[in-house]
Amino acid sequence: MTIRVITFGTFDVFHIGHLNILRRARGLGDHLIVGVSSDALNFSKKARYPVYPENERMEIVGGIRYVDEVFLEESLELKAEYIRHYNADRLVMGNDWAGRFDDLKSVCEVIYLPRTEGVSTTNVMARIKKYE
Ligand code: C2G
Repeated sequence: MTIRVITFGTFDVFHIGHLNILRRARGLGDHLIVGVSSDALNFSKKARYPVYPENERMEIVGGIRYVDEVFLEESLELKAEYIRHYNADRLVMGNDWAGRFDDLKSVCEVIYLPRTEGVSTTNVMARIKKYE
């Protein structure tokens, strides 16, 4: 039986924490589907657009060897629909989201993985700024 895993994220200014979670998510199944959050979704959440536009973030994530399929996540409220549409058996998220998707346990298995310590998009951007 093929186990289909799904995960979501912005994956802006792609870094090692992103790579780690994708590798570990893929390790929990045979097929990894990634919902990349749209620019508009990010704007509605954080009142700013990501550094990299959605088409580039989708290309980067889709080019990672652990990723089998990518799509654009246009609403946070549609997770159950996306899970059903992509026929996913497992939802994997970093533990910064622990507990937040427990209501989806009626749709598929929900697994939270530990985040990679000490790296974030904000922190990478701050480091870049020091070089300017
Ligand atoms: N992540 C991680 N370690 C880090 C940074 C991120 O494991 N140091 C994980 C997050 O926990 C998440 C994934 O990488 O599972 C993507 O992170 P973000 O791009 O920050 O995603 P986010 O903006 O949290 O979007 O629909 C869900 C949201 O859109 C998630």
